[in-house]
Amino acid sequence: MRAITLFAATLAMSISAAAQAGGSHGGGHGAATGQPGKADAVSRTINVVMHDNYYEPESVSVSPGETVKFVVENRGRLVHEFNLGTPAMHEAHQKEMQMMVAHGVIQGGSINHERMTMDMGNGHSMKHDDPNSVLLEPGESAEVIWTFPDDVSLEFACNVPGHYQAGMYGEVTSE
Ligand SMILES: [Cu+2]
Repeated sequence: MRAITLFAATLAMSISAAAQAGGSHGGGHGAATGQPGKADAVSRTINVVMHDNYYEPESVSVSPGETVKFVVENRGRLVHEFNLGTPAMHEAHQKEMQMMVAHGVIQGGSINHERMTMDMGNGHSMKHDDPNSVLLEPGESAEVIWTFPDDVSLEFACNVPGHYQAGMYGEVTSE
């Protein structure tokens, strides 16, 4: 009986610890990264070209609070991603991308959109529609509009397995 009570107490503690970690992560995350921007707030357009496996330009500098429209074009022969986030966010996203490859959603130079929207059986799918990123096949282009915070410390990165490790990321810094 005593052991069961102790177990329940430990479980309750670990749940609240997880909830707290989630809460502080959410708050810090918004402050550090910024938010999706509105088209009428865009002050500048930055063209980004994706190659196998690097970006052009290699880094980007923005003003505090600036809203930027990134026009991203994939001129490589592989699927590439443009994703704005912290290194920790990219690391977490790389695990999701590994699943996408394992499930055949990303196959070298193509994206299987049918598999991407398929229900994985737990209500989740492999949809890739976060406002801070685009995932593009060769020849495709897309826009990301983003409002940066005052103090920027971000990376744009490609989290297709192996690409970040090959150097496919760049720094976003404050001007
Ligand atoms: Cu890539």
